[in-house]
Amino acid sequence: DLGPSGKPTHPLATAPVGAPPHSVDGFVKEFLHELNTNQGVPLSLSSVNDQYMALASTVRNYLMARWLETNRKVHENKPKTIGYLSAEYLLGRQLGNALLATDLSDIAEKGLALCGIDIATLRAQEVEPGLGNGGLGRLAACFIDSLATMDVPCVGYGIRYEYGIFRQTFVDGRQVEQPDTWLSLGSPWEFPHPEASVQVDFGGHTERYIGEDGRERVRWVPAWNVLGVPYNYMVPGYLNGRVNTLRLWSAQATKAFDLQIFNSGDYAQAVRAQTFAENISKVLYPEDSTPQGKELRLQQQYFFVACSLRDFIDHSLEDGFDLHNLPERVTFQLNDTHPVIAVPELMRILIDEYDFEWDEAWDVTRRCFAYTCHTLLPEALEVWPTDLLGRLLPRHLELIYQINDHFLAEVREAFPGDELRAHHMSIISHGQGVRMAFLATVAGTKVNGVAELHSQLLRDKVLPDFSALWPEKFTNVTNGVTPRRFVRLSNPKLSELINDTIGNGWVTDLERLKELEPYADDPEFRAQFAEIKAWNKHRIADLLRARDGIDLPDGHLVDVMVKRLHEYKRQSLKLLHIVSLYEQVLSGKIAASEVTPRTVVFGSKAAPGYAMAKETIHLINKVAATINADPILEGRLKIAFPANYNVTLAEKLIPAADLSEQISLAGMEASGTGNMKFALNGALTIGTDDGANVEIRKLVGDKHFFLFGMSEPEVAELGAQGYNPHSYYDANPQLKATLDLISSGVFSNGDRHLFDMVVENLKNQDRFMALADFDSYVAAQAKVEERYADQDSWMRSAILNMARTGYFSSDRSMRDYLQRIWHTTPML
Ligand code: OAK
Repeated sequence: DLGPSGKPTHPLATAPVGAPPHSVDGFVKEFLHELNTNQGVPLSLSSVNDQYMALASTVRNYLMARWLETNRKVHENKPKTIGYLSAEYLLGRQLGNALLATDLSDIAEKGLALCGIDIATLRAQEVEPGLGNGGLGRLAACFIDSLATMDVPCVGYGIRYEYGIFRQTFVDGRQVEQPDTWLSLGSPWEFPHPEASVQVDFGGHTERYIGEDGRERVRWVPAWNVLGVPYNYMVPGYLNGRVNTLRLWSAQATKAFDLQIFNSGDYAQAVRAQTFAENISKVLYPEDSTPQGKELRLQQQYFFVACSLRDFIDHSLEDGFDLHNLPERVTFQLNDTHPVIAVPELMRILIDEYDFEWDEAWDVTRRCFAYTCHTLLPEALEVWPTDLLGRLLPRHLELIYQINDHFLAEVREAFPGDELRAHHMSIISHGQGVRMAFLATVAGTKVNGVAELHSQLLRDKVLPDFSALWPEKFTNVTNGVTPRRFVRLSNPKLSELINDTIGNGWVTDLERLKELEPYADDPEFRAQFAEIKAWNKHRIADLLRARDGIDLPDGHLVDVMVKRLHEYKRQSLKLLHIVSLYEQVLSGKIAASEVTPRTVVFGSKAAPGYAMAKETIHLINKVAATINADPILEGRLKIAFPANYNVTLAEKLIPAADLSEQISLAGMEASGTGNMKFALNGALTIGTDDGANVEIRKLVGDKHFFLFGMSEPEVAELGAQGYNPHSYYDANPQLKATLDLISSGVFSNGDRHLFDMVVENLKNQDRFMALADFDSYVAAQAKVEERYADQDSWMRSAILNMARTGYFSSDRSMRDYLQRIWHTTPML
């Protein structure tokens, strides 16, 4: 029941919705109106939060006409839509991006100044929606930005977590987590639509019955249900008039749910039931790449996927639409395995609700899904215990068994007599776990990895039997990042320099940065570039002083390692390099004056249950405190570890970096996307041949990249031989001295065992072979120092890094998805 019940006769009722005038006066008028009518305060009595809320509503109003027009066009033209299914969206602040997309940044600044308000204060008031853990969630945010900018119809579907990624604090160097209360001061960017809520069922059992047509049918009799309330967010394209939608679902109790209990007379129990339902979207699980297999997490996954499919089928398709044609109208892109339960859900809808035969339903389902894998770590591959899945979603488990039966029949036909292979490929592992990556691979039209090396390893090592069966199913799409947020917004001075040099077309056509290559040899350009780098360093220094009380020295090489804390990413290797420098100065092997003045910046959250990661954070903080306080390295080495690294901090930190640390063990980092942001902002990378580093190095050239460490085949070979970290410790005196210094107690008030967990692990396990790569890493760092001494040549390399990495725009990633996976063209 959309639209008015009668025919509108007022001329305004049928006119297109307009936007406020694009002028300072128009803006001020709108702003004051919002302040008065939405916040209910006059300017003279308004708080900073009132002003921020009014500013957000004002910008929203400018976007509104475009949003309505986009939706009208979609309604009219019925184009194929991308349904991006992701449990995480790490969006970052909205205000700056919305101002940029509407070309209102200058107008807003001037208008607010005329009201006596500094726009910077209002920008700082925004709490970013941190609805993701790291790479996977941030990638989703970049992708929906690119699709909007490229005029591609897309709905992003996800979960509106009431608490996003935890706020990290340090207490005596240890990580302590605080809840992320991002909604507490209001959330001006969202539009709740409780009237469009969707019911989601759980539990119960299934029944067989004979339908009217005499066929045996199955009915799911669920035990309980919740409501999914959609909250819409605008996803504005850059200056193109398109505004797509991000639809995040929030869980609420259904009336029926508590009525049942109310009727039993237990009021307290009924209120608890409410809480039980709302728990589903309460909090983002803070594990990055290490699922804990909790029942609530499966509830979250099914919850958002069921809401999203129902929403698309019921609200995006016209009445009477024949679902046999669904693949012409949508591809659901599965962002890793978290949304894979959508596959049996669509089968259930088609078979149980729309009377499809199995083959018909499977044919449609297969063509509606595509799967992106984001990892190589075996522990990151989700396997749901069948008993848990069967208890929560009995009908879905039946369907998964049936999908598996059909699939294994196909395997046996392709490889007759090869029972072992069928066993290896079974979606059900040893009769007790559902391998979600296998289910996604069986169901997806396409399966892609996120960088060339990753896609190759995915084919050869993770899913070899599947790629033998269906070679054409596998493809690669190398990740990318949005140049709007990660260059244009985050590095305004550099953007201006680029605009002045080659015009502003690069913002939507990032390969045009290539035109800057000749300027690497232009002394004038180099000087301007160096000045901007210095300005960005001052900007982050100011921020860290205010935010964390950290003082950054002037004129240092800024060496940055920001990413989730994970053993495979090897923050510990970076730490060993720092401690090694310190040890050499302490023991007089080198003079402090020989150390290149350097500030190392860490930014990293550890999953709260990941003990080794938390210990590593503790150790980094203790090493930092000791070295920073020791006059011996005064002015030479400084370690900064601001707490609570997030998108907002990244935007200020990355443009200030000289050196980007991308030092995972080769074959472990699927792609990385931070690596791309640094290169685009003119940092040089020190890195292994891993993930997208491989492609970055190829594009920028060996002279402008510090490669070190074993290659993936070398890692595999060493692993096969049997890796013994202790032999490296025994054979390398500098490595030994470094680890021994940690065990000496200098970083722990004399306590020799405080960091045993980290040190003993490195010496005896070292699953990610940090000790094997130590020598080569230290040697590469020495090269960094040598190259940095020649500032002119360093700036040349930095410029070439920027000029040659336009390939890593997420616009290009989206073009690749469109061509290789979605087979659709942008709607004009
Ligand atoms: C998170 C949970 C499960 C599986 C993977 C992840 C994840 O964040 N993976 C990361 O995805 C990024 C985007 O593709 C990649 O750049 C990172 O290398 C990868 O670790």
